[in-house]
Amino acid sequence: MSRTLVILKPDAIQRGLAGKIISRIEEKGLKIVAMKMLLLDRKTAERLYEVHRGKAFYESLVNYITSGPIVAMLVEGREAINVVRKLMGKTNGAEADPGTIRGDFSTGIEKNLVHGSDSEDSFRREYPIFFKDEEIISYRKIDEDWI
Ligand code: IDP
Ligand code: MG
Repeated sequence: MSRTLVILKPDAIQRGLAGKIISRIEEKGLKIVAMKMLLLDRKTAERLYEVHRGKAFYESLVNYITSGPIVAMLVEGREAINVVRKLMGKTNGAEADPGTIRGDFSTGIEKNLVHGSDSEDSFRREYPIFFKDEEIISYRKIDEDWI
């Protein structure tokens, strides 16, 4: 089992798509082991996106991610990082395949609804920005034997 960080970005909340996106994660057979809604301050947003500092879209990206409430989740399952990246689709919603979250609900390259860690290293760096280890809930789901 592995874990990944998923963020429902401000456009997902504003457009009322949180439930649909969470459903896709649940329906795939992944397990949510931590979840919270929050407003990111600038400093925290800069920490999340530090790998993009210096890029042309960096300022705009920080403004976007701090523009409204977000939902952060830790998601657990087999190959959780890769599976969530596949569920999300390509960064640019206009190019993302239909059937993916971005492909179905976004045409934006910036406002693309969802974040998912892109590697184990990224996950280890990103998740403590949002969660303490004590906030991760270990529990058994009744469908686990079937997934
Ligand atoms: P990812 O979210 O698919 O991993 P990254 O390249 O890590 O994509 O970029 C982080 C976020 O920055 C994207 O999800 C998107 O919101 C934004 N972004 C990426 N590339 C561009 C761009 O060319 N213009 C504007 N925003 C961008
Ligand atoms: Mg990324």
